[in-house]
Amino acid sequence: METVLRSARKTVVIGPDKPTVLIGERINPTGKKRLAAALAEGNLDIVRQEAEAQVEAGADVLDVNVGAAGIDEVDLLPKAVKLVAETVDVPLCVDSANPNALRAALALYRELVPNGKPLVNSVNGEAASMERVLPLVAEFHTAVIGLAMDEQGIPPTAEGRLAVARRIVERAEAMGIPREDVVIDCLALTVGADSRAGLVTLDAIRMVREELGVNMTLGASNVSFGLPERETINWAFLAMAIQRGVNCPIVDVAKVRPAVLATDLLLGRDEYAMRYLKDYKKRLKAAQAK
Ligand code: THG
Repeated sequence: METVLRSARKTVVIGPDKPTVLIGERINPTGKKRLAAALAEGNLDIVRQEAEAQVEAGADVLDVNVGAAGIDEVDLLPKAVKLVAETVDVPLCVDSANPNALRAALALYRELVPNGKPLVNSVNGEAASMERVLPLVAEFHTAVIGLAMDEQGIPPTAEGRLAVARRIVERAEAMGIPREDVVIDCLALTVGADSRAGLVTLDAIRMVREELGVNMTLGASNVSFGLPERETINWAFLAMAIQRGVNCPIVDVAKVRPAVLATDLLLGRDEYAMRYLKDYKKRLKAAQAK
């Protein structure tokens, strides 16, 4: 099953036998005081810088999130989406919990890039979320991330997360959204709070791949929250999640790309190690130029 995303001139295909697609997470004010303050003043300079830097680092898709206290997302999300679309030529992942902001951003993006196909981040299993977000996905012919959580929160078991994912896929299909346009997120919680949290997510990923066959994303860095040397934990977790079926994680691309390329190589998705070697040479050159 393949999920196709498009920008003005690029097509990105997410699929089980393809190289892992990296969604760059850094256009997001969460935990970034400087970006949050600039956005609250309507200053989007950092958004442009992060867009350029992430694509240079190898991002295939960019997540765009401007949600923070004191920010009118209905006003600002379309502006950020426009700026990113004018700065770099990669498909976008439009990230907001506010359906009105999603609608405004999708409408503007369609004017700007009529042949584009973004990814909407996100819908979840709550009835209210599905009722408000899935019609947008159908109307604008986008793809959508479905979070494995609902009115009861994030299910504590893998079976519970599979059940929510199943519900989202079924509801989407009933609304004319093809299954390949639903990308499931089994959600990572920190192993700092519960040492079995990683296992539950990994089990859910395997079950969603086997039963639903859909493509999957994951905000993998949540797994290491509150622990030292987060990168080490994130690399190990990403490799296992990719092996089980995650094929478009949301990540800090500059930090994880070498580990993801190594994972793809080990899983037989990089013939003659071409991508791994090319990336290595590029990093070597960049280091020498410093
Ligand atoms: N699933 C889906 N979408 C998501 C998430 C997910 N979107 C948001 C988030 N999770 C992924 N994006 C981020 C963005 C920032 C950080 C983590 C995940 C982050 N920021 C640092 C902090 O909080 O300390 C600051 C980073 C810095 O300045 O370098 O960690 O799970 N579908």
